[in-house]
Order: sequence, then structure tokens, then C-alpha cells
Amino acid sequence: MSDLILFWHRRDLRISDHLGLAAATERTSKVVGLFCLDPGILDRDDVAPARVTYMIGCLAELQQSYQQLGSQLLIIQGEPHKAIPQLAEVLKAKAVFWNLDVEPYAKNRDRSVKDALAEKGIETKNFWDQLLHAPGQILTQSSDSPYKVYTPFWRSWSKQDKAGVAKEIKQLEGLSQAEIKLAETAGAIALPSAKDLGYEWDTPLLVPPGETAAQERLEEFCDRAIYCYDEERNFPYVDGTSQLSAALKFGAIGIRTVWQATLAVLENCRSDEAKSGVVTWQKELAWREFYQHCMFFFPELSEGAYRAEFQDFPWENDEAKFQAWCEGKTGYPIVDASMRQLNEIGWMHNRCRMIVASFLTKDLIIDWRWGEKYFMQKLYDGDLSANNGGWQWSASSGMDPKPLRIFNPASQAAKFDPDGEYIRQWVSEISSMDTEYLVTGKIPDLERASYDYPQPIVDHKVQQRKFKLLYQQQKN
Ligand code: FAD
Ligand code: FO1
Repeated sequence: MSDLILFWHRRDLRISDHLGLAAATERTSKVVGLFCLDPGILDRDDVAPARVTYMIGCLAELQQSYQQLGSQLLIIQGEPHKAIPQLAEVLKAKAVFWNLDVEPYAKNRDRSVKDALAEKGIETKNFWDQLLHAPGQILTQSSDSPYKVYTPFWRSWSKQDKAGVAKEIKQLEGLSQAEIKLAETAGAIALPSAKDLGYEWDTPLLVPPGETAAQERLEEFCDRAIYCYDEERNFPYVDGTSQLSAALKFGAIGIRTVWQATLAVLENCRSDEAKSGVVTWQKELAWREFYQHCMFFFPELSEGAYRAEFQDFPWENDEAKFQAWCEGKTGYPIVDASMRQLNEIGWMHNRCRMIVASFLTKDLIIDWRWGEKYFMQKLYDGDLSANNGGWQWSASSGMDPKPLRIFNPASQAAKFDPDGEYIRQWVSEISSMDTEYLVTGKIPDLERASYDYPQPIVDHKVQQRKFKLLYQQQKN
């Protein structure tokens, strides 16, 4: 009988273009997948029902894929450092392999699992799979230290050679019936639904879960929208972005597959405009990597503000205003449209993420960590590094050296939703209002009342002045 390797999946919920899994098959044909439903994550109060629904959907497809290859994906539930060694021991696994992650929680979890397996004499082996360049591969030339600023990171990152798609897996050997029984005694269960886990979400997801849907979406995007990405990515009513964020968060698609697709598209570009669309999209992939590298090297980012002047900032933290922001009832149409999109579909356009984040921090003077958490509670693509990076960028509390960024909601709407199409789509009670009112937000009181639309909860001009003053005081 061949040696058994268990492959522990976490945010790499696919078979194709999978570095760790391909490496396991180099050693043995008997590779069995494993996913541990982890109460350390699932019992937290910042987990979105939409995200768990997506994850479970990915696991369902992954389970089928393993079966088609002749093996299994085992599901267990419990603290990984107890549940995994127990299962590995019962199955007499030779080794447990997994891909690494940048998150502080992941680093601690993985250390404890590694130690517990070592105590039982079970080998472990790890890989960097979720990034094109692992942390430590992109360092400053001058001091060999991690970059804290995106632009020089991009310059270095874009120049380095990138790996091709990982080896295709055609067949695996799985557990025997007797071994499956043993696995059950050691805690293997049937895959629960998101609802079984306490997460209800009935709205269709923008991109359905799983490897197949992610592949299809990538192909669709590379056939069309990527060529106009530079132009269209900023307009929230246009389907101008890939919407692959959840697939990338959970590894339903391999990052090398995505990168190779961009290279193939570049070869097809006939105009500079098309080329620049593709390069701009590549730059977004590099933002994803930049924030993950930052999280890896500066885990304190996950605890709070990076810059000193924001560490004890006198946030007003008005609960009622926060509630209005969450519900999309601030009286600022572009802000409300964005928050309602988030609440309804578990996703928000990037331009709108920036608008509402600026509004929460600079207009409502509410701690950005409240917004960061609310996003995690709602987003189906919620990801610690990207979300924390986006919030610290918007709050001006992060590594970004630029001076204070304050977005004016009306100017943003005028530029990026000039006909109010996005606002009309999401704020249904004002969908028949004059475009000018929607875009400027200057809606006469009588109109507001007759459309049953709230009064603005703050005055942008007043708040902007107040925020700047507070900021100056903190700096001195
Ligand atoms: P595309 O425009 O098609 O971009 C392609 C991919 O690049 C995305 O899928 C994503 O993986 C990555 N990417 C794009 N922009 C960024 C960025 N600014 N930072 C990091 N990665 C990026 N993205 C998340 O994946 N999860 C989050 O929780 C998240 N929270 C955010 C919070 C705030 C306040 C802000 C301003 C941005 C946040 N982003 C987050 C980044 C960005 O808004 C989303 O990645 C993007 O809107 C997803 O849509 P898309 O897949 O169509 O992106
Ligand atoms: N990973 C797991 O290994 N087990 C889980 O139960 C689990 C739940 C989960 C829920 C929401 C979410 O956004 C991610 C989730 N993940 C889960 C993946 C998680 O991102 C990775 O495990 C990270 O490495 C944790 O730091």
C-alpha cells in the first residue's frame, strides 16, 4: 500500500494550478484532502454569511473533484491542532502538507498544528501558493527590507519572473472503505451547509462558488472587460471589473492561472489603450500581494492604526450615525447606494468602498476599525489583508505616505455615477428623483420628505473642517 499524505486545504479550495497538491502527488499517489471547520474562525463575530456560503459551495465542488480523481476530501470539525493530528494518526498518514498564509491567526494555528504533528512523528511540508511572490521575495534593494509603499513594490514585483501554472493532477488513490470508517471514528463528517453552521444567505452570489465558475469568470473577463478596465473600472454601474475577489480570497482559482491569462491577453492587444487596461488590472493583483506582504511583515496592522497620529485619535464614535451608515440611511445618496449594495449582495464596487470608508472616517469621525469589522461581517470576498489595507488607506492611518485623503461624496458621484444609475439601482425610494438631486445630494427638504428619504446626518463641509482640525492637533 502506498504512503498516505493528507493535504490540508484552507484558502486554496481547488485542484488545478495547486502547488502544494502537485508536490504531494510527486511523492505518492495516495493523497487525500482535508478541511477543518475551525471554531476559532467560525465562532468569531466578523464572519459574513455570504462568505461562509461561498466557502461551503467551494468545498462541495472540491469534494466532487477529489471523488472524480479517485480520492476523497475529508471534513472535520474542531481545533486544528487537536483534530488534525488525531485524524492523521488514526489513518497512519506519512505526512500532512499545506499551503502557507500571511494572517497572524494562520501563523499561530499552523505552528501549533505542526508541533502537535511532530510530537506524533508525522512529517509536515508547506508551500507558498496563494501569491505570485512569497513574502521575502520582494525586498528593497537598499536594505533588504519589506516595502512599505506600493509604487516601488510594484516596480520590483512586476520585474521578477513568475512561476507558470502548476502541474495538472489526473488521478489519485484514495482511502479504502475500512479507512473511511476509521476516519469517521476520528471525526470525519459530511459537509454541512452554511445554514447548519448558523450562517443563512439566500441571495445568489455574484460569481457562484467553486473552481468551474471562477475559471469561467476569468475567461469572460479576459475576453472583453479587461481591455477597457482602465476606463471602466471606476464606474460602479458598469460591470467593468472581474468580480474574482472571493475566488481569489478562497483560492477557487490559482493566482498563476490568473497571471498567465493576463500575459495571453497582452499578446492579443492591438492598441495602447487595451494594453494599459491589462497592465492596470495586473497592478490590482499586485495590490493584493502588497497588502498580504505588509500583513506578513507587520502583523500589528491587524491590531490598529500603523501611523502614530491615529493610534489614539479622538474618534467621535456616535452609535446612531454608525447605524445609519451601516443601513445606508445617511441621506447621502452615493453612500447609501453603496452600503445597500453591500447589505444586499455581500459585495461592493471598489470605488464605492473608498467613498463609504472616507465618509465613515472623515465625515462621521468614526473609528475605521468599526467599518473594517462591518465590512468583514458582510463581504463575501472579506479578506483581512485587503480589507485592513483598504481601510487604513482610506483612513490615512496606514503606511501610505500621502497627505490626508478626504472624498467629497457629491464630486465622487458626479464623476463616477453622473447619471445616477447606480444610485437609482440601489436606493429604490429615490429612483425617480431628478438626476441632479441624486448626484449632488442637495435635495430640498420637501422632496426628501415626499420620497421618504432621510435628511443628511452630517454636513460634509463642517465635518471636513472638524476632521482636519482634529488631525492637526494629533500631529502636533
Ligand atoms: P478587480 O478590479 O477585478 O481586481 C482584481 C483583483 O485584484 C481583485 O479580485 C482583488 O483580489 C485584487 N484587488 C483589486 N483591488 C485591490 C485592492 N485595492 N487591494 C487589494 N486587492 C485588490 N478586497 C478584497 O478582496 N477583500 C476585502 O475585504 C476588501 N476590502 C476592501 C475595503 C476597502 C475599504 C477598500 C477601499 C478596498 C477593499 N478591497 C478588498 C479591495 C477592492 O475593493 C476589491 O478587491 C475589489 O473591489 C474586488 O472586486 P473585483 O474582484 O471585481 O476586483
Ligand atoms: N479556514 C479553515 O481552515 N477553516 C474554516 O472553518 C474557515 C472558515 C472561514 C470563514 C470565513 C473566512 O473568511 C475564511 C475561512 N477560512 C477557514 C479560511 C481562512 O481564511 C484561512 O484558514 C486563514 O488561513 C485563516 O487565517
